[in-house]
Amino acid sequence: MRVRIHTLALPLGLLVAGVGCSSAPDSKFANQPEPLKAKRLADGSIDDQSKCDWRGRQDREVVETAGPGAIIPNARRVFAILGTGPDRQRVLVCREIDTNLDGIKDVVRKYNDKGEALFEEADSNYDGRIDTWLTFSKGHLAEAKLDNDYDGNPDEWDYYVGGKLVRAKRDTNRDGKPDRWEIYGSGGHLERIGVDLDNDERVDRWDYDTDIRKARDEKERKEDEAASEKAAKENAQGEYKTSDGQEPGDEKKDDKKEDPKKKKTPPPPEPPKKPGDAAPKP
Ligand SMILES: [Ca+2]
Ligand SMILES: [Ca+2]
Ligand SMILES: [Ca+2]
Ligand SMILES: [Ca+2]
Repeated sequence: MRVRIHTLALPLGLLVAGVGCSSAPDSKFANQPEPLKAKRLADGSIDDQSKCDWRGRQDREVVETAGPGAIIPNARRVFAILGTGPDRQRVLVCREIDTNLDGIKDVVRKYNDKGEALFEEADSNYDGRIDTWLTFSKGHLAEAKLDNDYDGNPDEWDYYVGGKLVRAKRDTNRDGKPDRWEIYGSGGHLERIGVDLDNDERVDRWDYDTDIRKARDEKERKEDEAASEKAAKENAQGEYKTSDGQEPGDEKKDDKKEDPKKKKTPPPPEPPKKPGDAAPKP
């Protein structure tokens, strides 16, 4: 069951205790960025680095909830109040979550007035810098921009159609420009890779997935085989078929169709001449 808090009077002591409990990082977290520390705002409240626009706005309603494992609320939903009187309605316009429970919001998603997702930004390694940018179209993920090496610049651009990854661009040499293009098949597998060799942002070489190519060649070979088999079968049947597709022995049917009046009877064969008839006897 979700805890719903309409006021923002958070138990600050609890929050600060929760945030400040991390001491020296474990060796397995040695490569992780320094944990962030939530700061206090001038009014004494914790600055969770909110990216939703709600502070000081009368036309916004804020709902704070605590997700699984969270002692204090870590999710904030901001609703716009639209209309007045009986037409008054509440529409979700922004949602932000502190996913690692360090007191700082690290994922924020914004919505349009219809409640459809528009954008999402995330700090996936919790270093305080955004590294994931998602764009939605009609509420569905359309584009993802990722900073995989956390240097502040995106180095992967993914494009989706109907919820499926269809192509991607990558900057593999960290110059800020894409140099590798990926094309995905309908099954979600990588089909083709374009490589830019001279850094002019144009594909110099296309590499094909050999397995996919093999599978495709095999499929084509089988289709060719099936087609020629079918043709051979048809040819074989054709040897015994009449032009209108009738099987041999269907003459009765054939006779019925024919007009008997028009049926020509062949002239009776001439009786064989006797050898004696050939020439008059001498
Ligand atoms: Ca966080
Ligand atoms: Ca980050
Ligand atoms: Ca980067
Ligand atoms: Ca590059």
